[in-house]
Amino acid sequence: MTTFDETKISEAITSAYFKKLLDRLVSDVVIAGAGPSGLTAGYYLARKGFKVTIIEKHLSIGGGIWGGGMAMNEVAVQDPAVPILQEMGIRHDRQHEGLRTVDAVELASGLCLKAIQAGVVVLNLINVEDVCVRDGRVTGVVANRTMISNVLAVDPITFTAKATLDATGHEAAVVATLQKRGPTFKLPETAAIGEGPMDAAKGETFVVEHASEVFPGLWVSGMSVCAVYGGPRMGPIFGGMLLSGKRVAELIAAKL
Ligand code: 48F
Repeated sequence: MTTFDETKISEAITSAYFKKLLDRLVSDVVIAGAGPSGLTAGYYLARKGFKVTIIEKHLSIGGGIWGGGMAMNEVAVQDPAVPILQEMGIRHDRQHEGLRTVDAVELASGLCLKAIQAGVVVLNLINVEDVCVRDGRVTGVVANRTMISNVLAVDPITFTAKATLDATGHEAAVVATLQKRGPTFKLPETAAIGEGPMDAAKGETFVVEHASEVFPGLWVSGMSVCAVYGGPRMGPIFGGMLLSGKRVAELIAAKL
């Protein structure tokens, strides 16, 4: 068995990471949040040849997928989203008319693997704190290591991009940074009013139909759509998240 000097192990990790980080300071698309909508958007954009970087504040990738419904790790996916699962080789079981179930672990890991294999780079443990705005347009995000973000007085770094996607889920954390600045940054009138009560079928359609550019250079997908436009919540059904990610990828690609 070959022996390794511990310094060489550390050197290998730091040099590989900083090479990756340096390369990702400028992207075509930067996505905040590696949940189902962000990973799906990243996959389709990378497949089209765009340089896509996903920034995730947590250690794990997959957002709300892992716990399924009530911590039972199966999620529901409706028929219109099945072609996405098939394209990614993610298995599913037919349950009721129009409704499948997917093992939550297979969905989270499958989306992650397919996005990365398509060319997406995921940087985890980085919290998006703010946006960059130049000439009235969002030109990227301001971010800090999760471990120090909001804990120590350490300045952040920036990741610039032609398009920024807020896929941070219920918080719509990126849009919220603009909203708190007041009317200077004009957002849709309902912005950041928070999502409405449960209506699964309506909510699933809503996140696809309202996936959009909310401010020049800034798009929303998934539950961020509900937070921004006040759409209904929908619980552990994920087809809308996948379709919303795919839809926003088409919109961004058409604009770039
Ligand atoms: O919450 P999340 O899974 O968002 P989504 O893609 O999907 C929503 C569903 O999971 C579920 C649902 C389905 O019916 O209702 O909630 O819209 O994933 C959002 C990801 O963004 C990360 C967060 O850790 C999660 O992995 N995130 C949130 N805020 C930040 C962030 C931030 N400020 N910086 C970086 N990542």
